[in-house]
Amino acid sequence: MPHISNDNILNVAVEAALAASDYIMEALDRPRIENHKGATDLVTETDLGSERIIKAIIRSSYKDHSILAEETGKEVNNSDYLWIIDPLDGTTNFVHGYPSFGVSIGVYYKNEPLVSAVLEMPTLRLYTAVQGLGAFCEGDPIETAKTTKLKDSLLVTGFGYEHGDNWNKNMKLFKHFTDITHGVRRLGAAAIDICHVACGKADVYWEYDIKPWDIAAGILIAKEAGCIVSDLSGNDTDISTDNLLIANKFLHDEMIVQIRNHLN
Ligand code: LIP
Repeated sequence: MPHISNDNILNVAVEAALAASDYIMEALDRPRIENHKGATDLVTETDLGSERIIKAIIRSSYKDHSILAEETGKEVNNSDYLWIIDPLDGTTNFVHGYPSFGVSIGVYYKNEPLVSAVLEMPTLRLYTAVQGLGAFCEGDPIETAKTTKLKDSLLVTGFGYEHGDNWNKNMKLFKHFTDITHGVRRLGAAAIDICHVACGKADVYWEYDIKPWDIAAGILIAKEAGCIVSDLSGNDTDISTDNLLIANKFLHDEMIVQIRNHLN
């Protein structure tokens, strides 16, 4: 049993997400200068500044916890607690001012998701979850949609920065699922996409080549909202995976069958 109250941890995660979002929203009105981590993998001063703010707030309460953050990497301490941070998920959207980006903070205890906070911007909607206590948006309980047939569903996916085999596979799946559903959205911020499935705005999220900081917080929010979380072959998974499927219990198995049949 964790020796620190989950409420305390949630309060610190929310405080950090809110402080970072104030900084990011201020930066939205300033010129957004991007640098490149790869051909299309962008990073801005705002990503770095947001990460500094989040880590400082965590450290002011938990000096000995471990942290894995997108921009500054891993700080390993002798702790059962690991904070996994995406300081600005959807950086490309932010650079262009496209309205889908956010802050994602997931806290793991002994490698199990314990507490999550995702702050969607520019709407400033806060998604939270605590293991075993449900998922919430702006403090109201959320649950995934009850869509039972793919033909009636709306899906969301993403594409990594490497245009390799998985990218080509996902282009095939994008076309296939566009043909057999109400449509597929590619919005560019995994943490936000997953929260949209958790609250029923979309029915399924899947992606290849995803990073732990993109999904760490979303996985718990989705599970507590009643979603099934697996890899794209249907196996139980965790943040070490690089491919993820999140769907409600009616559509999950059908997605696995469609993916398998369409890629083989
Ligand atoms: C983004 C993910 C998105 C993925 C992008 C990118 P970033 O994260 O949230 O799902 O499709 O390629 O990885 O880089 O904006 O934090």
